[in-house]
Amino acid sequence: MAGPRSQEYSRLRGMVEEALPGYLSPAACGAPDPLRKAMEYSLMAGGKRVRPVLLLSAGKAVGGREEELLPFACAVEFVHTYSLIHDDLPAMDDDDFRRGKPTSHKVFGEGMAVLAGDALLTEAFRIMAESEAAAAQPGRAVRAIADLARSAGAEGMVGGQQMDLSSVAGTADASTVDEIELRKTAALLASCARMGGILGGGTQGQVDALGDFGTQLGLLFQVTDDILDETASFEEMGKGTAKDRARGKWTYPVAYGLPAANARAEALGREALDALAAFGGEADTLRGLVRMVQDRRS
Ligand code: GRG
Repeated sequence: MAGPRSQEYSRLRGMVEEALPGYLSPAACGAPDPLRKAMEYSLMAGGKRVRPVLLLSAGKAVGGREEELLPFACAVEFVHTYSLIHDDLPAMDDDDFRRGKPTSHKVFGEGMAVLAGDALLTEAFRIMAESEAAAAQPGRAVRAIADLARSAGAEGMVGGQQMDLSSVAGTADASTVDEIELRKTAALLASCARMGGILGGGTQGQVDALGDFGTQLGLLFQVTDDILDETASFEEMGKGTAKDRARGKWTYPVAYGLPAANARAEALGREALDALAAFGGEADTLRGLVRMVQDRRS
Protein backbone atom coordinates (compact mmCIF):
# COMPACT_ATOMS: atom_id res chain seq x y z
CA MET A 1 0.00 0.00 0.00
CA ALA A 2 1.45 3.38 -0.96
CA GLY A 3 0.24 6.93 -0.39
CA PRO A 4 -1.16 8.91 2.53
CA ARG A 5 -3.07 5.98 4.06
CA SER A 6 0.09 3.89 4.43
CA GLN A 7 1.96 6.90 5.79
CA GLU A 8 -0.69 7.21 8.47
CA TYR A 9 -0.35 3.48 9.23
CA SER A 10 3.42 3.92 9.63
CA ARG A 11 2.95 6.95 11.84
CA LEU A 12 0.49 5.16 14.16
CA ARG A 13 2.62 2.03 14.19
CA GLY A 14 5.67 4.15 15.10
CA MET A 15 3.75 5.72 17.95
CA VAL A 16 2.87 2.28 19.35
CA GLU A 17 6.42 1.00 18.85
CA GLU A 18 7.75 3.94 20.85
CA ALA A 19 5.20 3.63 23.67
CA LEU A 20 5.34 -0.15 24.25
CA PRO A 21 8.71 -0.47 26.08
CA GLY A 22 7.67 2.18 28.63
CA TYR A 23 5.00 -0.15 29.99
CA LEU A 24 7.68 -2.74 30.78
CA SER A 25 10.23 -0.36 32.29
CA PRO A 26 11.14 -1.00 35.95
CA ALA A 27 9.32 2.23 36.84
CA ALA A 28 6.05 0.94 35.37
CA CYS A 29 6.24 -2.80 36.00
CA GLY A 30 7.94 -4.47 38.94
CA ALA A 31 8.64 -7.79 37.18
CA PRO A 32 11.81 -9.68 38.15
CA ASP A 33 14.44 -9.07 35.47
CA PRO A 34 14.40 -12.51 33.80
CA LEU A 35 10.61 -12.31 33.38
CA ARG A 36 10.82 -8.74 32.09
CA LYS A 37 13.42 -9.86 29.52
CA ALA A 38 11.19 -12.67 28.29
CA MET A 39 8.18 -10.34 28.02
CA GLU A 40 10.24 -7.73 26.16
CA TYR A 41 11.78 -10.30 23.82
CA SER A 42 8.42 -11.20 22.28
CA LEU A 43 6.73 -7.81 22.60
CA MET A 44 9.52 -5.95 20.81
CA ALA A 45 10.23 -8.59 18.15
CA GLY A 46 8.80 -6.49 15.32
CA GLY A 47 5.13 -7.37 14.85
CA LYS A 48 3.02 -5.52 12.31
CA ARG A 49 0.99 -3.88 15.12
CA VAL A 50 -2.23 -4.31 13.14
CA ARG A 51 -4.46 -4.50 16.22
CA PRO A 52 -3.22 -1.32 17.93
CA VAL A 53 -3.34 0.60 14.64
CA LEU A 54 -6.89 -0.66 14.12
CA LEU A 55 -7.90 0.55 17.60
CA LEU A 56 -6.28 3.95 17.07
CA SER A 57 -7.79 4.42 13.60
CA ALA A 58 -11.26 3.39 14.78
CA GLY A 59 -11.04 5.77 17.74
CA LYS A 60 -9.91 8.63 15.52
CA ALA A 61 -12.74 7.92 13.07
CA VAL A 62 -15.22 8.90 15.80
CA GLY A 63 -13.20 11.87 17.06
CA GLY A 64 -11.11 10.21 19.80
CA ARG A 65 -7.76 11.58 20.94
CA GLU A 66 -4.57 9.64 20.21
CA GLU A 67 -3.06 10.17 23.69
CA GLU A 68 -6.16 8.69 25.34
CA LEU A 69 -6.37 5.76 22.94
CA LEU A 70 -2.67 4.85 23.03
CA PRO A 71 -2.55 2.88 26.34
CA PHE A 72 -5.46 0.73 25.12
CA ALA A 73 -3.74 0.23 21.76
CA CYS A 74 -0.62 -0.96 23.59
CA ALA A 75 -2.71 -3.20 25.84
CA VAL A 76 -4.22 -5.08 22.87
CA GLU A 77 -0.71 -5.69 21.54
CA PHE A 78 0.21 -7.16 24.96
CA VAL A 79 -2.79 -9.50 24.69
CA HIS A 80 -1.94 -10.45 21.10
CA THR A 81 1.72 -11.14 22.02
CA TYR A 82 0.68 -13.38 24.93
CA SER A 83 -1.53 -15.38 22.55
CA LEU A 84 1.35 -15.88 20.09
CA ILE A 85 3.76 -17.03 22.83
CA HIS A 86 1.25 -19.59 24.11
CA ASP A 87 0.19 -20.64 20.59
CA ASP A 88 3.83 -21.49 19.77
CA LEU A 89 4.28 -23.77 22.80
CA PRO A 90 4.87 -27.51 22.23
CA ALA A 91 1.47 -28.18 23.85
CA MET A 92 -0.19 -26.11 21.11
CA ASP A 93 1.23 -25.41 17.64
CA ASP A 94 4.82 -26.29 18.59
CA ASP A 95 6.60 -23.66 16.48
CA ASP A 96 10.29 -22.81 16.60
CA PHE A 97 10.19 -19.38 14.92
CA ARG A 98 7.97 -16.33 15.21
CA ARG A 99 8.51 -12.81 13.92
CA GLY A 100 11.79 -14.06 12.40
CA LYS A 101 13.24 -15.08 15.75
CA PRO A 102 13.31 -18.28 17.82
CA THR A 103 10.06 -18.60 19.79
CA SER A 104 9.95 -17.70 23.48
CA HIS A 105 10.10 -21.27 24.80
CA LYS A 106 13.09 -22.01 22.55
CA VAL A 107 15.02 -19.14 24.13
CA PHE A 108 13.77 -19.09 27.72
CA GLY A 109 12.28 -22.54 28.26
CA GLU A 110 8.63 -23.60 28.43
CA GLY A 111 7.96 -22.51 31.99
CA MET A 112 9.21 -19.00 31.39
CA ALA A 113 7.26 -18.76 28.10
CA VAL A 114 4.04 -19.69 29.89
CA LEU A 115 4.74 -17.06 32.54
CA ALA A 116 5.76 -14.34 30.04
CA GLY A 117 2.42 -14.89 28.28
CA ASP A 118 0.50 -14.88 31.57
CA ALA A 119 2.24 -11.69 32.65
CA LEU A 120 1.63 -9.87 29.33
CA LEU A 121 -2.06 -10.74 29.51
CA THR A 122 -2.42 -9.53 33.08
CA GLU A 123 -0.33 -6.37 32.56
CA ALA A 124 -2.61 -5.42 29.65
CA PHE A 125 -5.49 -5.03 32.07
CA ARG A 126 -3.34 -3.02 34.49
CA ILE A 127 -2.30 -0.65 31.68
CA MET A 128 -5.93 0.01 30.73
CA ALA A 129 -7.17 0.36 34.30
CA GLU A 130 -4.35 2.80 35.18
CA SER A 131 -4.74 4.91 32.04
CA GLU A 132 -5.74 8.57 32.04
CA ALA A 133 -8.84 7.71 30.04
CA ALA A 134 -9.96 5.34 32.81
CA ALA A 135 -9.80 8.22 35.30
CA ALA A 136 -11.39 10.79 32.97
CA GLN A 137 -14.01 8.57 31.34
CA PRO A 138 -14.44 5.52 33.61
CA GLY A 139 -17.69 4.44 31.96
CA ARG A 140 -16.14 4.24 28.51
CA ALA A 141 -12.98 2.59 29.85
CA VAL A 142 -14.91 -0.14 31.70
CA ARG A 143 -16.98 -0.87 28.58
CA ALA A 144 -13.83 -1.14 26.46
CA ILE A 145 -12.05 -3.34 29.02
CA ALA A 146 -15.07 -5.65 29.32
CA ASP A 147 -15.29 -5.89 25.53
CA LEU A 148 -11.65 -6.96 25.32
CA ALA A 149 -12.03 -9.48 28.17
CA ARG A 150 -15.04 -11.05 26.47
CA SER A 151 -13.43 -11.12 23.01
CA ALA A 152 -10.01 -12.38 24.07
CA GLY A 153 -11.33 -14.81 26.68
CA ALA A 154 -13.34 -18.01 26.86
CA GLU A 155 -16.05 -16.81 24.50
CA GLY A 156 -13.62 -15.46 21.91
CA MET A 157 -9.95 -16.14 21.22
CA VAL A 158 -9.31 -18.70 23.98
CA GLY A 159 -12.52 -20.54 23.05
CA GLY A 160 -11.49 -20.55 19.38
CA GLN A 161 -8.06 -21.88 20.27
CA GLN A 162 -9.67 -24.67 22.32
CA MET A 163 -11.94 -25.62 19.40
CA ASP A 164 -8.93 -25.56 17.07
CA LEU A 165 -6.92 -27.74 19.44
CA SER A 166 -9.78 -30.23 19.81
CA SER A 167 -10.65 -30.47 16.12
CA VAL A 168 -9.26 -33.66 14.65
CA ALA A 169 -7.03 -32.91 11.66
CA GLY A 170 -8.86 -33.14 8.37
CA THR A 171 -12.30 -33.86 9.81
CA ALA A 172 -13.66 -30.44 10.85
CA ASP A 173 -16.54 -29.31 8.65
CA ALA A 174 -16.66 -25.87 7.04
CA SER A 175 -19.08 -24.34 9.53
CA THR A 176 -16.97 -25.45 12.51
CA VAL A 177 -13.93 -23.93 10.84
CA ASP A 178 -15.82 -20.68 10.26
CA GLU A 179 -16.67 -20.56 13.95
CA ILE A 180 -13.07 -21.25 14.93
CA GLU A 181 -11.85 -18.39 12.69
CA LEU A 182 -14.49 -16.03 14.07
CA ARG A 183 -13.50 -16.76 17.65
CA LYS A 184 -9.78 -17.29 17.33
CA THR A 185 -8.82 -14.44 15.03
CA ALA A 186 -11.75 -12.14 14.19
CA ALA A 187 -13.05 -11.63 17.75
CA LEU A 188 -9.92 -9.78 18.87
CA LEU A 189 -9.79 -7.58 15.78
CA ALA A 190 -13.49 -6.76 16.09
CA SER A 191 -12.91 -5.84 19.72
CA CYS A 192 -10.03 -3.51 18.82
CA ALA A 193 -12.31 -1.65 16.40
CA ARG A 194 -15.17 -1.46 18.93
CA MET A 195 -12.83 -0.38 21.73
CA GLY A 196 -11.63 2.52 19.58
CA GLY A 197 -15.24 3.46 18.90
CA ILE A 198 -16.23 3.26 22.57
CA LEU A 199 -13.19 5.16 23.87
CA GLY A 200 -13.50 7.80 21.15
CA GLY A 201 -17.08 8.50 22.23
CA GLY A 202 -18.82 7.01 19.17
CA THR A 203 -22.56 6.35 19.09
CA GLN A 204 -23.81 2.77 19.54
CA GLY A 205 -24.47 2.65 15.79
CA GLN A 206 -20.88 3.66 15.05
CA VAL A 207 -19.48 1.15 17.56
CA ASP A 208 -21.56 -1.63 15.97
CA ALA A 209 -20.44 -0.65 12.46
CA LEU A 210 -16.81 -0.60 13.59
CA GLY A 211 -17.30 -4.04 15.16
CA ASP A 212 -18.70 -5.40 11.87
CA PHE A 213 -15.75 -3.88 10.04
CA GLY A 214 -13.33 -5.51 12.51
CA THR A 215 -15.01 -8.90 12.13
CA GLN A 216 -14.73 -8.85 8.32
CA LEU A 217 -11.15 -7.55 8.54
CA GLY A 218 -10.36 -10.35 11.02
CA LEU A 219 -11.76 -13.03 8.72
CA LEU A 220 -9.83 -11.46 5.84
CA PHE A 221 -6.72 -11.50 8.01
CA GLN A 222 -7.20 -15.22 8.66
CA VAL A 223 -7.75 -16.18 5.01
CA THR A 224 -4.68 -14.17 3.92
CA ASP A 225 -2.72 -15.92 6.70
CA ASP A 226 -3.85 -19.27 5.28
CA ILE A 227 -2.99 -18.18 1.72
CA LEU A 228 0.46 -17.05 2.88
CA ASP A 229 1.00 -20.37 4.64
CA GLU A 230 0.70 -21.94 1.17
CA THR A 231 2.53 -19.30 -0.88
CA ALA A 232 5.01 -17.29 1.19
CA SER A 233 8.56 -18.16 2.22
CA PHE A 234 10.03 -18.48 5.70
CA GLU A 235 11.97 -15.26 5.07
CA GLU A 236 8.80 -13.32 4.24
CA MET A 237 6.76 -14.66 7.13
CA GLY A 238 9.47 -14.91 9.79
CA LYS A 239 8.08 -18.35 10.70
CA GLY A 240 7.68 -21.79 9.17
CA THR A 241 5.15 -22.09 6.31
CA ALA A 242 3.30 -24.85 4.43
CA LYS A 243 2.38 -26.32 7.82
CA ASP A 244 -1.41 -26.39 7.48
CA ARG A 245 -1.48 -28.85 4.57
CA ALA A 246 1.22 -31.03 6.16
CA ARG A 247 -0.75 -31.19 9.42
CA GLY A 248 -3.98 -32.00 7.60
CA LYS A 249 -5.51 -28.79 8.90
CA TRP A 250 -8.65 -27.49 7.17
CA THR A 251 -8.08 -24.04 5.77
CA TYR A 252 -9.83 -22.30 2.91
CA PRO A 253 -6.96 -22.67 0.38
CA VAL A 254 -6.32 -26.28 1.45
CA ALA A 255 -9.99 -27.22 1.01
CA TYR A 256 -10.99 -25.12 -2.00
CA GLY A 257 -7.73 -24.09 -3.67
CA LEU A 258 -5.96 -20.76 -4.00
CA PRO A 259 -8.21 -19.08 -6.61
CA ALA A 260 -11.27 -19.63 -4.39
CA ALA A 261 -9.35 -18.40 -1.33
CA ASN A 262 -8.31 -15.25 -3.21
CA ALA A 263 -11.94 -14.67 -4.25
CA ARG A 264 -13.01 -15.05 -0.63
CA ALA A 265 -10.38 -12.48 0.41
CA GLU A 266 -11.76 -10.03 -2.19
CA ALA A 267 -15.34 -10.59 -0.97
CA LEU A 268 -14.39 -10.14 2.70
CA GLY A 269 -12.56 -6.93 1.79
CA ARG A 270 -15.70 -5.60 0.10
CA GLU A 271 -17.84 -6.53 3.12
CA ALA A 272 -15.39 -4.77 5.43
CA LEU A 273 -15.60 -1.60 3.32
CA ASP A 274 -19.41 -1.85 3.20
CA ALA A 275 -19.50 -1.82 7.01
CA LEU A 276 -17.96 1.66 6.87
CA ALA A 277 -20.59 3.06 4.49
CA ALA A 278 -21.89 5.57 7.06
CA PHE A 279 -18.41 7.05 7.58
CA GLY A 280 -16.71 9.66 5.43
CA GLY A 281 -13.04 10.53 4.98
CA GLU A 282 -12.43 10.17 8.74
CA ALA A 283 -12.45 6.38 8.21
CA ASP A 284 -9.91 6.37 5.36
CA THR A 285 -7.14 4.89 7.49
CA LEU A 286 -9.48 2.00 8.31
CA ARG A 287 -10.23 1.55 4.61
CA GLY A 288 -6.49 1.49 3.93
CA LEU A 289 -6.11 -1.41 6.37
CA VAL A 290 -8.25 -3.60 4.11
CA ARG A 291 -5.91 -3.19 1.13
CA MET A 292 -2.91 -3.58 3.40
CA VAL A 293 -4.16 -6.90 4.77
CA GLN A 294 -5.09 -8.10 1.26
CA ASP A 295 -1.66 -7.20 -0.13
CA ARG A 296 0.45 -8.35 2.81
CA ARG A 297 3.35 -10.73 2.29
CA SER A 298 4.21 -11.17 5.97
C1 GRG B 1 -3.05 -19.31 22.86
C2 GRG B 1 -5.21 -18.36 23.75
C3 GRG B 1 -4.32 -18.59 22.62
C4 GRG B 1 -4.69 -18.13 21.43
C5 GRG B 1 -3.86 -18.20 20.23
C6 GRG B 1 -3.15 -15.93 17.93
C7 GRG B 1 -3.68 -17.30 18.01
C8 GRG B 1 -4.65 -17.64 19.08
C9 GRG B 1 -3.25 -18.23 17.17
C10 GRG B 1 -2.26 -17.96 16.13
C11 GRG B 1 -2.60 -18.80 14.97
C12 GRG B 1 -2.71 -17.98 13.75
C13 GRG B 1 -1.55 -18.05 12.82
C14 GRG B 1 -3.75 -17.25 13.52
C15 GRG B 1 -3.90 -16.43 12.30
C16 GRG B 1 -3.99 -14.99 12.53
C17 GRG B 1 -2.91 -14.51 13.39
C18 GRG B 1 -3.30 -14.27 14.79
C19 GRG B 1 -1.69 -14.27 12.91
C20 GRG B 1 -0.59 -13.68 13.69
O1 GRG B 1 -0.81 -12.32 13.87
P1 GRG B 1 0.01 -11.21 13.07
O2 GRG B 1 0.22 -11.61 11.64
O3 GRG B 1 1.40 -11.30 13.79
O4 GRG B 1 -0.64 -9.89 13.33
P2 GRG B 1 2.46 -10.14 14.09
O5 GRG B 1 3.72 -10.91 14.39
O6 GRG B 1 2.60 -9.25 12.89
O7 GRG B 1 1.92 -9.42 15.28
